[in-house]
Amino acid sequence: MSDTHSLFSSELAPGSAYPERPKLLIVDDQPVNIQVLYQVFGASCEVFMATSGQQALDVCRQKRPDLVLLDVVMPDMDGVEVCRKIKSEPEISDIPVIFVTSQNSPEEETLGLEAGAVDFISKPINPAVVKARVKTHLMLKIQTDALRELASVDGLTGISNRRQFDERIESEWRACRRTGQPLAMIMIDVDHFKKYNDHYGHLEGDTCLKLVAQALKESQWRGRDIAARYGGEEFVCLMPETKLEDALKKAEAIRQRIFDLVIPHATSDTADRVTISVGVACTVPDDQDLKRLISAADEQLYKAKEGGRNRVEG
Ligand code: GH3
Ligand code: MG
Ligand code: MG
Ligand code: MG
Repeated sequence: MSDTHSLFSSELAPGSAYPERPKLLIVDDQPVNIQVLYQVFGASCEVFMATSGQQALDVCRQKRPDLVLLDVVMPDMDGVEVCRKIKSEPEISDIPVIFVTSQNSPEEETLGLEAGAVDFISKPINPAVVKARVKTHLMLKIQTDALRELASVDGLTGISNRRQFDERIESEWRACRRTGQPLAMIMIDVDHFKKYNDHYGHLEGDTCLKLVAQALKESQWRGRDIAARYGGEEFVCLMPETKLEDALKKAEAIRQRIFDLVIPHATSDTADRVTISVGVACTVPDDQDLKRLISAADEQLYKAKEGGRNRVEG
């Protein structure tokens, strides 16, 4: 691949996690300025364009670009304001912003950097300089994304980890509280798993957990749902805007799915195979502590265990 077609051809091996064509948003109220930058990046990036601040925000929300090149002086909403808005929205706040502007006084530059921009480039642009700076910040973005991914995924099973779940339940609690929608939670515990380890060995135990996690991951989830490993042989699922009745159906489908995996368990007191017990809880979040939702799901799980395992309670 020649350098005209990839910004990263010399740095990254083929098959690296980074998309071949990073997504770049160019924002300028004057189309001729967009044109100049397009000529620099059109071949190596998937380029989006916006001619106003509002349009830039919309593209950020919809397309999630990897980087934004942002003009400062624009009629309706200036670039500094756009940058502040990007940085204040959790969903898009990690998109790096570089100002490209003729307002290149130290005061302007400081203002831009304080608004959260990572760099500041003067117009008229020098194509080689802009390309080099964009490349640097895209590389940083790749590395940050990779680290974030690493920090949120469970090492053994590859599904979300406890940290990710804790973050998501916090934000979904707040979101559902704002909208008055119910938030449902499913808590899962593998039955007689100590016996499974004792009989088949710890490595087989690990394989079993991977299979259970895989089945969970492949259950049909909606956009904001999350399934995570809560710890040990326990898993949790969070279902925003879901009623108890629907969460119970989902839980039963998961229980059946694990049963149908037919992972042999010769020493289980419950069945000839690996089974799970499941507790379900649902609430419309209010000003009480979200830990109550977790405790409620936990109580139901305990009931499922007491009731004979391989069952759902809620
Ligand atoms: P119950 O049906 O009441 O849930 O019984 P249990 O044996 O599943 O419950 P208990 O909590 O006594 O045992 C859980 C076991 O899970 C003990 C622990 O060694 C095992 N375990 C926890 N994490 C892992 C892991 O990452 N890999 C393996 N192989 N085993 C694990
Ligand atoms: Mg302008
Ligand atoms: Mg347990
Ligand atoms: Mg268990």
